[in-house]
Amino acid sequence: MATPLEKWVEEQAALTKPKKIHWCDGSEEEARKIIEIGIKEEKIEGTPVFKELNQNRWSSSYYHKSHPTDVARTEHLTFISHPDKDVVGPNNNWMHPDEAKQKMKKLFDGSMKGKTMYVLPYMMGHPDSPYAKACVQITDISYVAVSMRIMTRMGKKVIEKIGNSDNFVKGLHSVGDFSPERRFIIHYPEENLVHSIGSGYGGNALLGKKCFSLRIASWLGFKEGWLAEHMALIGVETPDNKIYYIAAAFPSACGKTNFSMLQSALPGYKVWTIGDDIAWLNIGPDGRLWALNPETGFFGVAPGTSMKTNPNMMRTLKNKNFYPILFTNTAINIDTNEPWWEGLDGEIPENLMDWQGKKWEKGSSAKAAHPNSRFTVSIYNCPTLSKEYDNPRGVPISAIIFGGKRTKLLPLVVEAFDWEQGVFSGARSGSETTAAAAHSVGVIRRDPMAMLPFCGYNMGDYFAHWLSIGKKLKNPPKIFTANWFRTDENGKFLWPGFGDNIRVLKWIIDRVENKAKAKQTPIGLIPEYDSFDLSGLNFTKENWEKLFSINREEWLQEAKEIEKFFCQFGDHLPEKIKAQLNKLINDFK
Ligand code: GTP
Ligand code: SPV
Ligand code: MN
Repeated sequence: MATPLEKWVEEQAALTKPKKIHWCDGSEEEARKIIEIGIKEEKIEGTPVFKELNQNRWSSSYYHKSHPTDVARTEHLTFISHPDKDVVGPNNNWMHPDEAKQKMKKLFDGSMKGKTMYVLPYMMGHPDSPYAKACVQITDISYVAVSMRIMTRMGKKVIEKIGNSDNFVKGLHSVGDFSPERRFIIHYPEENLVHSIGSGYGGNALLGKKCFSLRIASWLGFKEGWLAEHMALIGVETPDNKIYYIAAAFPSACGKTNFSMLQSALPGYKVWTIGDDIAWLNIGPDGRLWALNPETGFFGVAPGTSMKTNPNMMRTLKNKNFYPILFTNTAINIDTNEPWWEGLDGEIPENLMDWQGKKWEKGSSAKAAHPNSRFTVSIYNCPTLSKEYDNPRGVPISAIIFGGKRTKLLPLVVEAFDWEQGVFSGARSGSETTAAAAHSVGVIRRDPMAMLPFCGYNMGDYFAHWLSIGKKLKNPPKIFTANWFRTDENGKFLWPGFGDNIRVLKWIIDRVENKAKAKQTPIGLIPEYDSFDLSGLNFTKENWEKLFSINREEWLQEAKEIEKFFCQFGDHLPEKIKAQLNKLINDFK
């Protein structure tokens, strides 16, 4: 008798008609073989899926050039499919499941002809964790199969764990013909199912990541009383060897990976890495908020990564612990066969191949690496990995940070008065758009809790859910907002950022311990100049004033934008959030 899993795989094979089916065991030996196939057999428009990089300088590293139209998440082609449009909310594209299934059936019909179907059994979360989920993804490209080995706990054990049950998350993925016209990423939250066709790009194709661990998991969390969030997760060790766990939600390409392995500029402080993109937050048996990272790897932005900005990531990328490491759409140094991107240490190489495979003209204003070029690397390569990373119950959270990219308006750090105002601060957050998704870059859009593209249900209900979690917590974490990106009148960043962000973390911890002074403003509490550690930094009082200035006119304008955004949620918007907005406006008047 076939198990429900075997039956499901058979059905997908009957639809997609692959040449062969390969059940992955997640071993290194297998990954080596699949990469070999990606080098020798599989191609995208004539280019092999993988190219080996300089193994002396970049051990276990391979290059992948995507289809030129397939370099970022495509939010306009991403849907939540639930019978009730109201459940899905105005923050998502909606499609009725009947329509979606019919459409997908046509697109998937024969989509794997002549190809290998890889069956990937994997866990999100530590297998011993009560919060972990067993999942199976099907894909037809080596790049995705190998990426999933890095990003998740993949292996045969998951098949045993699923056994005869139908309780596993299903993901069907095919790159199809890569055409954006036939590209869809569709989530069926009621069925624990994702259909993705036409893209091999991370967030569209690694279905354990944004599709399951955020969009579907956020819906599960809503129903079951927990939160799935777009958050980095760290432990900050203080000079007296206490560790405080902090979760930080910043939108895509706004600094989570950098933050998660920050190298402290303050002596005696150390940051331990737990996660850089996704956190699942649960109310623990002790009534506190506990968090875990369900992933096992980093799918990080390459440009800007260097020994100066993120030395721990450079070390992670040079570490040999876990095979393999992938570079996608970076440039390549033709002479040395090494990956290269804007911002990398050292001189710009003489001979570069750009991300589209063409010779890059030195001095050209075009970027050699795609702005959203990325690396995929195991978290077990990370020299600052927290010893609590594999703890099945997660870590207890002391503070939550909501951030974003705001060149104006928002001070470096603000503490919320309480949980409710903290939730409002997250809900009203806006950020300048980045290259992580296919849309115009640098325009401000509302991105509540950095979850606008990832909340799998009505965001009004999501705000209410956040409020209700606070009610249930015995000792809710303090909530802060942070902004590393404020600029001066010449467009220069006011704050040095990166390793100096530890100064903000120190103030946050001091606030948690009631050790630092703060000043009340209409948007929350900001640090007193003498309560914030600027030692060793050449930072003027004048710059400090600019960094923390709160402009009434700008905020009243902001309030209008927030109101417009909130309006679309109608009855789903909690009264308490409305009241917080009114209070903000009144306090500025
Ligand atoms: P996703 O993987 O898309 O979710 O992005 P992320 O939030 O992990 O962003 P990441 O850490 O990769 O940072 C993206 C960009 O922000 C990079 O170009 C960084 O150099 C830049 N960045 C990160 N931290 C800081 C900072 O403290 N200050 C400044 N000025 N830039 C930063
Ligand atoms: C993001 O865009 O927020 C990412 C990359 O972390 S992706 O996995 O593609 O979503
Ligand atoms: Mn992300």
